[in-house]
Amino acid sequence: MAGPSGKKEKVDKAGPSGGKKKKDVKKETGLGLSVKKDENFGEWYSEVCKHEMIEYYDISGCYILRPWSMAIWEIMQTFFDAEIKKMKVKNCYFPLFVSPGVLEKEKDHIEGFAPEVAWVTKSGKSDLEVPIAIRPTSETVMYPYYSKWIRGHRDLPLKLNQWCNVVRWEFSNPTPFIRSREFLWQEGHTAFATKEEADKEVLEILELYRRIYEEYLAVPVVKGMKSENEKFAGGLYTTSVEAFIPNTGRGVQGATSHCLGQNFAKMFEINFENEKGETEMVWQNSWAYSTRTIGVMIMTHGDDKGLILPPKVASVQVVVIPVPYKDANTQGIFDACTATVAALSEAGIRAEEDLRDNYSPGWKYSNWEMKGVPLRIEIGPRDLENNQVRTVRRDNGVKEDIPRGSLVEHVKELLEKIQANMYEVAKQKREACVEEIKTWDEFIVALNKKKLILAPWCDEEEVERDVKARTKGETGAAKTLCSPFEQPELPEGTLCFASGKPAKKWTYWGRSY
Ligand code: 87F
Repeated sequence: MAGPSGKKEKVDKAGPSGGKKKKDVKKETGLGLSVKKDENFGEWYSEVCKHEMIEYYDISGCYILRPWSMAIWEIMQTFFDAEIKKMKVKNCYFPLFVSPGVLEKEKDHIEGFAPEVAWVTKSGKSDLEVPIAIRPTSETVMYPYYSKWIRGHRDLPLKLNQWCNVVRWEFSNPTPFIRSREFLWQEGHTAFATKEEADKEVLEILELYRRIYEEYLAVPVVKGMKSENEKFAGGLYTTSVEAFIPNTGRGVQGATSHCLGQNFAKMFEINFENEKGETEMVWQNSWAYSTRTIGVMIMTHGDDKGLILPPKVASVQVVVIPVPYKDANTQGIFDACTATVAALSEAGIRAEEDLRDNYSPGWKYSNWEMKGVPLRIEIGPRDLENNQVRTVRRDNGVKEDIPRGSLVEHVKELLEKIQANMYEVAKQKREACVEEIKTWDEFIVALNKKKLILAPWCDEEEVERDVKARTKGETGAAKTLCSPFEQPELPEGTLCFASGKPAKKWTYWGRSY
């Protein structure tokens, strides 16, 4: 196959996922992914995930997170955990199991979710006296204890978070990271004396979610308010960050930050005595982001060569590959690779060398490209001679020869440029999909063109239900994604695209994950 430099490389017939001795290395054409992102997105996504992010499991909808993806989760976790600690949120851990009685208590809002709750009914061969539910979320697990722990205004605010797994037995088609039956998330649950404090926190958390997507995953998102139909039914209002996948024309809810109001306080009797000695109900929030973030990142950035990881979340930011020729000073090249990794690591850059002698350089290039490492450094005889290294960017393929003297500064700068460029490219692609419409006919045309639709809306639940009904099809119905906090001007007299009534706001619509 033609290597990145255009030269013919010797490669392993089995491709990067195989693994053969050098002597077996043969010319090969079908290295890498078997489908293109634009041709079969679903298959493309699944293949990309399988390149070390995910392993499929023998229970449908469950996936193994391999170190390559788990490291991304951990990097985001480190950021978010430190940020919420600055906000005085404390971590805790509640049990995985929920007693049926407590789950029942929340009947009203759980009703719609009930089919997704998984139950343990046996221990060994005998039936349990009382079946036990597995948490799909932890309101019912935690709030009885909030009721116990909160007595007076001095116990407030109570701000807890837990990093855990949850189980939702979904029946619609599972997708790695995006929709799985078990997933990892953090769930924050906070209680305040006043609504003002709760309102403020909702937005502070939402801003952290925006930063995870935009600063870490280089994925542009829209911050906004969920409609009455799409909000968390148990709460007062739901805010979210929404991403968009141009290839499928689908929106994807990136994370949610809810103000629960006093609904749960009423149900679980979470009261406090205020300064005047009167009993009041607390105001609550809950907020979560999950491993879905990783799926959105993969879908946004990946290309026909595989994954592209943003430097800020890549567990390996730079891979250093020796390119020895027949009569070259192989040991000298290897030593230069090791020294390069040492210098980069010393400077806090996550760098690794690939000195395996049973793979050709070309095979290694493709393999690390498939895994999405943001920057590759090649060191060959000429580089050694000139005291330089060659850098190759994963995001745009640009190559540069840089003097070893300024290696660290150069690489740091390159990683920043890659991060920024990935975000810009993703943002441009998303912007190209946004379509402002005014009428139902325009709406349908835009929907069929897989657009992210911005439409003037009357904000009535009935109308959203009607739009869903009128757009129902094999690929799912259109619904609201969110009403962006940043609203374009809505001229007086603008009418709702669906009902013809006066429009109240601009709202994003589309099919979604
Ligand atoms: C599935 C089964 C049972 C979502 C479910 O978003 C219950 C539920 O309550 C359920 N799927 N939800 C809503 C979760 C709301 C809320 N929980 C805390 C969050 C953030 C974290």
